[in-house]
Amino acid sequence: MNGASSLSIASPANNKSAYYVSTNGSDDNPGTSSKPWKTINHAVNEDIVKAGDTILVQPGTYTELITLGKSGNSESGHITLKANGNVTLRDPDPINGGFREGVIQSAGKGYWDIEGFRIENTSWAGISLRDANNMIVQNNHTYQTGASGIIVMPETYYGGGEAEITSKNIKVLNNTVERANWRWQGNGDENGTQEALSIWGVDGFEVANNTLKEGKREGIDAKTGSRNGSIHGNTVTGQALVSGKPGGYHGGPAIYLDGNRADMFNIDVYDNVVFNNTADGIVIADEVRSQGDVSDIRVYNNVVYGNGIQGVNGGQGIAVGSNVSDVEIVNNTVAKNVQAIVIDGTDNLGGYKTRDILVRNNIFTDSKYRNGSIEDVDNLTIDHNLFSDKFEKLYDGGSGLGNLKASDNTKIGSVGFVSLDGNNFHLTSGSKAIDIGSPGIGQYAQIDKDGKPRNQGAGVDIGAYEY
Ligand SMILES: [Ca+2]
Ligand SMILES: [Ca+2]
Ligand SMILES: [Ca+2]
Repeated sequence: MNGASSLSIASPANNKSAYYVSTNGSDDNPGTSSKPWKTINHAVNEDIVKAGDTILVQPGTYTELITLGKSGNSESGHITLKANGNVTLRDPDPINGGFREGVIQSAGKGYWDIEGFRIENTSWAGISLRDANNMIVQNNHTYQTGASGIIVMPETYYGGGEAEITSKNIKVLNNTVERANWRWQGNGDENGTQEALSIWGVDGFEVANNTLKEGKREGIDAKTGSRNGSIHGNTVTGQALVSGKPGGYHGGPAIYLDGNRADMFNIDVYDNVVFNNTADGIVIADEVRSQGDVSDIRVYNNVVYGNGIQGVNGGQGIAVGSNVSDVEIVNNTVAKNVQAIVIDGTDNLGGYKTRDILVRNNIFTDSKYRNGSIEDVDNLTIDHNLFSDKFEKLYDGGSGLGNLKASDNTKIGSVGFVSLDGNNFHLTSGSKAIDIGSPGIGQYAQIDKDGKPRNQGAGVDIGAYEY
């Protein structure tokens, strides 16, 4: 190199190196493409690998636990750990392995990009990142994991409060999480606890465009102080498979915001399709009311259908519990669930009654049991919703309502979907949902689920899709 290029040589972009792992390599090799390493765990702990570098894992099956032994940094960038073709990772001991174990795992590390792996048959998690920062987990497929497919969680502290917020800036994108919690049999079984995709104690997260299918417990769960994040564009189906089976387990939302032991706030849940889950669709609640509150939540442009089994569980399309405040539920399409909308602050011991809730421009229709139940809520505004006339009221129940503002809700015989039976919830030209919505929606909801501006024609339509 001549002197003229010395400045660019010093820049991070020119210092990035690629290293290789192959099933026919050796950990005594230098990690080049012609002389690759043999184990991924060796690669992620090798001194020569620096921030900004990429580790390419050649096709094949690798049976090992991979513990990230270093971090990238903000100056030189992430360390990328990438499947360079079809790579399957397996747990060397798929029966034994403690709480927190993941086939890819880390504690106190940051700036990794984990891409493209199939991870299967694990005793606990597929990917377990503890006390993590600035991680990207993308395009992976976890299959038949004992517990979570992907989990971000504390390494040691579970006492609640701000100390539980031990991770930050996490992106989980375009992954498939299939058959999570596969070793879990029901209440009292310690195998496979946690949820299919868990965001626990994370400040700053994006969980987007993932597909979750066939899981035994909850689907996507942001909990215990997770904040300043979004859950969007995900497809969640077939969760809570053990609901109603022996063992007494009836819960398990497909998308769950659970404040639990620390304050949870500023979260957007949008553009998700949540369907045919055995229990509930989208639930915002707080399982531990003596520590931390849930507030400042927006739920919009979601399509939620076919959830719950009548006579077995509540099958709530969208639900809000006690110790939760400041929730906006706007322009969702909720159809063919056991119940469409449940807002219930009855169980507020140790916390506060549900309050400051807006329910606007939603379709609640063709519920199997009832449109829902609303009780013990202060300052609920529920307007410009469309509901089917199978029921007399938009909701049943209704005690303990303080400062209820209900107006301009419309009862109809049929919404006029493209295909109710075929689950195409776009509107047809004659739909009653067209142009009768409220324009009083946040900037966040100005485009519909398809990305179309919401004010087509004479006004805003009701539901997730603008005609
Ligand atoms: Ca194991
Ligand atoms: Ca709490
Ligand atoms: Ca319109």
